[in-house]
Amino acid sequence: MKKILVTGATGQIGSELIPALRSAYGGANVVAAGYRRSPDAELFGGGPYCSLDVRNAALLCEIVQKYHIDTIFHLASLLSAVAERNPQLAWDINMHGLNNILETARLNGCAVFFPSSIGVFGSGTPRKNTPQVTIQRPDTLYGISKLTGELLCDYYHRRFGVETRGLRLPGLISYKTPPGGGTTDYAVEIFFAALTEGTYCCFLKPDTRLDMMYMPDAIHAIISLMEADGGKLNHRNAYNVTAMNFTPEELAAQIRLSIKEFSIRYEVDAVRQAIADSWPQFMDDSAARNEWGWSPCYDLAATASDMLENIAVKLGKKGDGYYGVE
Ligand code: AKB
Repeated sequence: MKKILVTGATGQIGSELIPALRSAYGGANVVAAGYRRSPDAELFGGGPYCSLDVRNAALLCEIVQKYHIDTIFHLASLLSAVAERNPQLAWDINMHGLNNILETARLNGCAVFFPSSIGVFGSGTPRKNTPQVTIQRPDTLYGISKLTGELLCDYYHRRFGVETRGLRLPGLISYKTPPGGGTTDYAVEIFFAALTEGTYCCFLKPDTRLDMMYMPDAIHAIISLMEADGGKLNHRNAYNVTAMNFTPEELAAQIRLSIKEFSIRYEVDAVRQAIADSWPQFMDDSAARNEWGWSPCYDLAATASDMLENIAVKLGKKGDGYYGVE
């Protein structure tokens, strides 16, 4: 990787992946391309930035050629809950966007990173210790677009030799940029609510167990996979990866260790609950561990205290170890 393009730059993953890539490969070598949100000063000032709707194949190709791009991290996509509200738009952005990226990569000799999701599994899949290779009949448009994406990436690798790689990411927890309309978003919102209101109204049932990961682990996983020796990758486009799994009531109990008066109540959103109920409770990620050395650093306790610390600082409240749990 020498010249990198990141689409979806202003989203939850992009806003943290870009600074990490810029510090590893140099600011000038990482082009950030966003569309729906405006870039912050760090994204805008730390290296090249351009506005790109990934459905615009001509502009995408122009950017790739102008900056001599050799690796594309394609993060632009609609998440599960938003996609269920507008399936046609989700198909348009998720599928036509990926198709443009793969064609541009094929014509210009680029490698591609594609973030798949736990959403590729459906209600017919084993939900506990979900295998790397198993039944995939997703119930949502988001899942269908991610599963089609996995297959399209496999096809471009097999048929045209494009260096495609990808991860099935679980819910991602972070404080820098909010997620944009996913089913796992409660696991981010709850921290902000705990520090601002002292209480949170959760849209999933208390015992809904899902796979999760803290953003520093996700950034590490993405870069490690792209740097891994290709000869060792048997499941190159769709590695199960996870760091922890918990339910809303377990997360609330963890937060209560730092903020004793924190309370949670539940107003279940039927659409997001149905999505969550069709996803794995916890996946088997041994293929990622064995093939390219995946190993997360943050468990629930470490994630919760780091989130509370950093959000407290962001909100101008007491940080400095105040929310850490002994
Ligand atoms: C979502 O909830 O839609 C995403 C995901 C798990 O893919 N966070």
